[in-house]
Formats: sequence, C-alpha cells, structure tokens
Amino acid sequence: MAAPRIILYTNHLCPFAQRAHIALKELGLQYEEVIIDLEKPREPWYLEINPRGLVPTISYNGTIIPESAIVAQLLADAHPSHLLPPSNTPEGAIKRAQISFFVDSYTSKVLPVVWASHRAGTPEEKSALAEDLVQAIEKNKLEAQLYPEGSGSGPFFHGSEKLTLAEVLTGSFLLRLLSLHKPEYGLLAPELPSLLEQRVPKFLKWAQAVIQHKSVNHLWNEKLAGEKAVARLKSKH
Ligand SMILES: N[C@@H](CCC(=O)N[C@@H](CS)C(=O)NCC(=O)O)C(=O)O
Repeated sequence: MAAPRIILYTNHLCPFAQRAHIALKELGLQYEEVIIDLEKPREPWYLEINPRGLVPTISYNGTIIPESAIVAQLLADAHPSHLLPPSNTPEGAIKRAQISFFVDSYTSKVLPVVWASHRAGTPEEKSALAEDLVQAIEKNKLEAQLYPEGSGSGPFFHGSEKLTLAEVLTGSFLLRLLSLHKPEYGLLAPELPSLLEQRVPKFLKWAQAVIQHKSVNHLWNEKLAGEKAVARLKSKH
C-alpha cells in the first residue's frame, strides 16, 4: 500500500490532539502538521476544515476527518496492527468492544472527576475529589477490565506486550493524571498517587507503563502543559 498523505491539524498541548500523535507514532506513519493557535479565534479557513473549530482534525489522502477518537480509529483501521484486532471474527469484534468500553469508562466516569478536581477551589475539595476519582476507578472495575482472567503477561490492555487502542485513547490523559498533583501545578490533590497505589495498584502500574512508552510521551512537555492548564483555569475565575 502506498504511504498515505496525512496532514494533522493539531496543538501539542491538547490531550485530544495527542491521541492522534500517539496513533501516528505507534503506526510509524509520516505526516505533516499544521499547528492551530487555540488562544485566538479560529480563522475561516480552519472552520471550513472543521466547523467545530476544535483540534485535532486529520486530512487522510485528502479526506477530512475531525474528532480525536474517530481519527485514531481511522488510523488503526486503515493500518492493521497490534493496536486493534480485525473486526471480522467474533474474537476480534469482542476485543474491540472491550477496548471501546474501557475507553468509555475512563472518559465518561473518571475524566469528569479529574476535571472537577482541576476546577476545585480548595485543598479540601481536591482531596474529596481524589477519593471520588479512586472510587470511580474501583466502581467501574477498571482493573478487571484491564486484566481479566486469562490475560497475557504484558503491561498493556489484556496483558498485551504492545500498546493497544485503549492506551492510544487514554495515554495523554494519564500523563496529566500522574503529573498535575505536583505542588508547582496543584490541580489534583497531592495524596492522589498514594491513594492510587493503595487502592488500585494494578491501574497505577498500567498507567505508569503507558506514560513511559515513547509513542505516548514523545510530545509531552510536563512543565508547559502544567503551567498552561493552571493559567487557563485562572483566566476563567
Ligand atoms: N471531542 C473533541 C475535543 C477536542 C477539544 O476539545 N480540543 C480542544 C483543545 S484540547 C480545542 O480544540 N479547543 C478549542 C476551543 O474550544 O476553542 C475531540 O475528541 O477531538
């Protein structure tokens, strides 16, 4: 297959856009990037490309596709690999559904608590939300989803030795989850890492393995991302 022509409209500080970068890196695909300045109103040419005005958007051989999860899915489907099994066997279809449910659990049940903690005004509120966050991981059985009985011995989803789409779609959020409790940012409660260690150690170990992977962290600039996140919150208050 000829290499596709890929243009990614992106911003390196956006965790959604990072999903596309992680997929592209893990699949070894070359691409051009166009950086969109999110501090300014979107220009008309970009609104023609993506009427929502958000990043990321991909142009894949000239076809425009917006939305990070859809972009990552397109890349994984167009370039079959360890990220996702084929959908045309019952086993493959089931694994894909399990990955989707895991990502849905993280983004719809855990992530909103993380964001609530970023916005919380006092250390007491942040501590209460750290507890809620751990409870969301427990209640939604993320550890059992990650490593059900019969899993392999690798660090990733279902014991895979290599990244899967589950990690592509959560990795950028895990980078933030495991950094933004530090005092210089203070967006999450300082005790969060020890709570995760005590109550959901398999989840924490998985998250640590994910953020150490080069495909996940190759664009990560903790200081810049942390400081921007703090500044953005301050500007809203
Ligand atoms: N659901 C979208 C969310 C993307 C998103 O919120 N991107 C943010 C940056 S992290 C953005 O483009 N914000 C620009 C704005 O709101 O004006 C996706 O998954 O792609």
